[in-house]
Amino acid sequence: MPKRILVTSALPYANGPIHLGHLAGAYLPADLYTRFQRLKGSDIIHICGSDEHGVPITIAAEREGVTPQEIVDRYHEANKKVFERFGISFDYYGRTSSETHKKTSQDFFLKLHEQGVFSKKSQEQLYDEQAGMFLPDRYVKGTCPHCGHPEAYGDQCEKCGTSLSPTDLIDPVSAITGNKPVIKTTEHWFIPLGDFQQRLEKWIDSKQDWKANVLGQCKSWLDGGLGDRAVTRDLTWGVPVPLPEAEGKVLYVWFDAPIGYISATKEWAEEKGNPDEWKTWWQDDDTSLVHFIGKDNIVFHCIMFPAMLMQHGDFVVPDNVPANEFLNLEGRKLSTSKGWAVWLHEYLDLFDADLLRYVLGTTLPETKDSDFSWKDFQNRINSELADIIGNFVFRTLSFTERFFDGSVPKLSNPTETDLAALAEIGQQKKKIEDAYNAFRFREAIAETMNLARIGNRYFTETEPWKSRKENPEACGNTLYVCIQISAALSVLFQPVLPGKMSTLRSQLGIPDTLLWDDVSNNLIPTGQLVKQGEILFEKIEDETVEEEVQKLKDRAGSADTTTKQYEPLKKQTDFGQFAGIDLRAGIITKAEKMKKSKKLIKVEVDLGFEKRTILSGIAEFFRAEEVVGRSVVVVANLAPKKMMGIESNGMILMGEDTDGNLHFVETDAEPGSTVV
Ligand code: B3M
Ligand code: ZN
Repeated sequence: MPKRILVTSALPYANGPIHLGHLAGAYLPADLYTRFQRLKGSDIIHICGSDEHGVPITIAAEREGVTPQEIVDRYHEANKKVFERFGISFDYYGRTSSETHKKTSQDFFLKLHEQGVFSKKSQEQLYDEQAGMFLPDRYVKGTCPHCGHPEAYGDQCEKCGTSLSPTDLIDPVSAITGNKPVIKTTEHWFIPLGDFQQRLEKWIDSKQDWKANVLGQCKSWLDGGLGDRAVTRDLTWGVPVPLPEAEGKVLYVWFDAPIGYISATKEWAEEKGNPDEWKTWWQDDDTSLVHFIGKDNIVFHCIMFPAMLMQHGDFVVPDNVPANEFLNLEGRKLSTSKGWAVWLHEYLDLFDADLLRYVLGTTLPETKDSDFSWKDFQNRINSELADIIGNFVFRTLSFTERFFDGSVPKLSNPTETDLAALAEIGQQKKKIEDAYNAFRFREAIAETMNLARIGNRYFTETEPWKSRKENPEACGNTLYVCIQISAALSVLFQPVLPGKMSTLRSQLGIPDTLLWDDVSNNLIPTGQLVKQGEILFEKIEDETVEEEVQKLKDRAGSADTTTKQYEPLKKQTDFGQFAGIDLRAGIITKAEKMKKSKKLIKVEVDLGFEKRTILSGIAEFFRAEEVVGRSVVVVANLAPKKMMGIESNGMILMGEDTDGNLHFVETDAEPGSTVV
């Protein structure tokens, strides 16, 4: 057993509100684990905060036409508050724009710099001359070389999923000005991850208890061979690189963000009035550092940050990284831009936090992607929370109140059945504990509910409503046992249902300070008074969840039309620039689908004075046969581009409607005519 456990959960970007996907990936599992460990009496803290740097922030700012500072101020506060309402019990929720963080991450960089770790290299990067800035990958748009999708980003095509680098794009434009970027040389600092390959391999090999999905990703990164990774960026938003020759450069957000865990711990210690205490948590080998994250963050937490920590030398490295897979919503991939998401603040305006903690907890994407649906939400609340544990404690308490004046009966001459039911407390407790320790939270929750199920079944089997008259001693025994099980549940279910179990404990007259190991089969003494109190879990009606599904569909529907209907106008251009584009009428004379591409058709276009071969990304909308003979407009003086081994000489103009379908732009003019 480590002396202390330092839990972190991924710092969410402060660029939008928290949704169910966030919770299922990192925050709920981290909170379940932390609450369990606190009950076990472990020395544990849970550190998190807002990630306020990086392109995701500046993109959000641009989209809304406000400053990055406004974005992070707004979402930092909102997210901090909503986590609190959901019962995520962080010990500290910091932000990476703080002074402490700036200093901590700059010092970290400088130490590595002084150790001579970084290599400084020139790099060719796309530059927007009008905006006067180097373009981050996300700020470059163009046609995907793989599928022909005209709106691919410099780091990824969202249509076919291929990851790209900006120079792969066909006809790249700057997302800021719409101009064609130029290639310009810039200098950056790189961490040579290749130098850490062996140490990382050895380290990962020693982590046989890590989750298979995490080990799998680590192995595949390592097998692919690690290369140099730039740790600086040409941006104005971020932590400035602390070197005189690095004017205008900031630390790469994935360099500074994980250091945020350290800065936040420092601030926590400071706030506690014990400023040096952070060192115990980060520098004493007896700390078990556990990162809760989603699967898209694995490489940063298992390769890059550990390499940084190993090199720095003053800090512990992660002990475990129990990353989760993704949560889908109603069978579809969650997408905030498409409106296909359930926002936590909206949920909390309608329902109790504990209900979602339970349902999400039973559905966590621990080993593979999982799905949240409102129907399942309703089922689990009605048939598990209400029908099993809710019903069990309600009948136990109301029976005791009515027939024993609320006083816990004594156990006398118990039967085998009574003793077996009592013994289940210890057995279930052990199973639940083992599951929590192994980061198997779904199992922990299922086994906790099983204890309630056992209690409920026992109550039914022993028929206290009959024994009450025929054999009052047996009736008393039933209630004694059921009260002990209820008391055990009020502690064992506390990590999942903190609010409801606190209510239950007050009904049982036991303090909130009970710990895990106080749980036994005689937690409440004979004679203690209990009271029935409020019903813990009300059932959810069909209409209620149907409304939620409808809300989701409406929002996704309207997001589709609002985002697609009106593309923002490009920047004004002058006639000279327009006149430089040579548009010609043509007729498609041949067409053939490209075998290896989903989107491309190879066409031959007769321009009157010559025939051209053009690759056109229209295969999803037209069959090759049906486009032969179509009149088209061709950008005839476009520089040739090679795609899939074929040179494409020009571009066919297409109109794109609000549903994303393509239509030909036609003219009656004979082939070769200019289009002006
Ligand atoms: N902000 C990415 C994310 O929210 C990033 C995590 C940082 S953890 C140090 O998925
Ligand atoms: Zn693509």
